[in-house]
Amino acid sequence: MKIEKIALREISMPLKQPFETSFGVTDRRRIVLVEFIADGISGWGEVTATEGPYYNSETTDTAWHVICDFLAPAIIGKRFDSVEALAAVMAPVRGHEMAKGALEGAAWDAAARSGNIPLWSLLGGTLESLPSGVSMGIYKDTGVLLERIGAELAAGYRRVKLKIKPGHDVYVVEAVRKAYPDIALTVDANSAYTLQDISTLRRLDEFALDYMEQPLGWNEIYQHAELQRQLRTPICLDECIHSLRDVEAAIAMRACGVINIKLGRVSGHREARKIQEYCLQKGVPAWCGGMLEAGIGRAHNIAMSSLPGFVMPGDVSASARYWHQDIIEPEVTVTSQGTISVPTGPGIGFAVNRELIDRLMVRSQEFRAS
Ligand code: OSB
Ligand code: MG
Repeated sequence: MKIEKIALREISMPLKQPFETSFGVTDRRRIVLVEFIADGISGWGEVTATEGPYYNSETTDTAWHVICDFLAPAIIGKRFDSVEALAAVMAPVRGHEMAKGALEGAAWDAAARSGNIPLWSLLGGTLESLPSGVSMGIYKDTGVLLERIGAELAAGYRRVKLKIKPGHDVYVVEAVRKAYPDIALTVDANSAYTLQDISTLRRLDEFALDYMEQPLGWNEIYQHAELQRQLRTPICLDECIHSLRDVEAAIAMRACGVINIKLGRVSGHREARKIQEYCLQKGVPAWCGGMLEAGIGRAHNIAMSSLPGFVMPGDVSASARYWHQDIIEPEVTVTSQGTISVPTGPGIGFAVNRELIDRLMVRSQEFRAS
């Protein structure tokens, strides 16, 4: 494919309600969308970076900078035989996985659309009905949390993940487990604890959690191995995993029993595909994480989740849980069985609502082949 045009658009989208994690409260997302025109066909990607550098080191603005000043100039006007070749041109840029992942995503979508096949099938997906879970932010009022969980379970969702932080952990998990004794339940600390907190973390062992997600430092695989030796509950790594190499190290060190794969965090579909294949080979369950994506990111997550290594329910849920109106049509919906069906159309399989994107847009930048 020849990259004839790259259009960047930043949109600003208010969440229906604030989402609180151990690293902060988000009430509005600033999202960078990438559109490629390659051989006359559009492909779309979404940057999953957060507004501030508190999940990982990337932000909406670092992604904008790195794409505008380094990545887009390196690929505009060039011809690529494969997505591999495009990724190779971006490889000299260290880190900035989420910036690269969005460009790779746009290339995959364009490639699938030009072959007139769904992206999930181009990636080699086999699963057509994807089990879906919910990530519940931190609630000050546990009664409200219990009610919201009841509504999500009634809607069919297959797994509930609770955000926790120091001072807001054991009592919350205890209340939820008491109210819902049999549900698949997990917790996610987003790196809020240290090994000093071992006594609290060990108390969480009592609640039959499917896993405990990223309790320790965002870049601390080794300490998670020390913690895992002292816990029955499998640790699931999120923030620590940027590549297949990280997964190999984590599994070799026995730092975790489960892997959360996020497309942006691992720089796109290529690396995500390698990771899920490796997890399958090693018998380590993987699942697809979320970053409060708008529809384009959500659609890419769905395509990725169709690969056979995604054996646990993911965080990819209905558009309407987060957005008044999503930027794709139709919006992502979840069946009463708590599943998402892979789309049948070409590429990401959803139509992009350009008119809504124009209304939400706060800045834009275009690159054209000369
Ligand atoms: O750790 O999984 C996380 C949202 C923003 C940043 C990090 C995380 C999350 C979520 C939300 O848990 C998952 C979703 O998109 O529904
Ligand atoms: Mg997480």
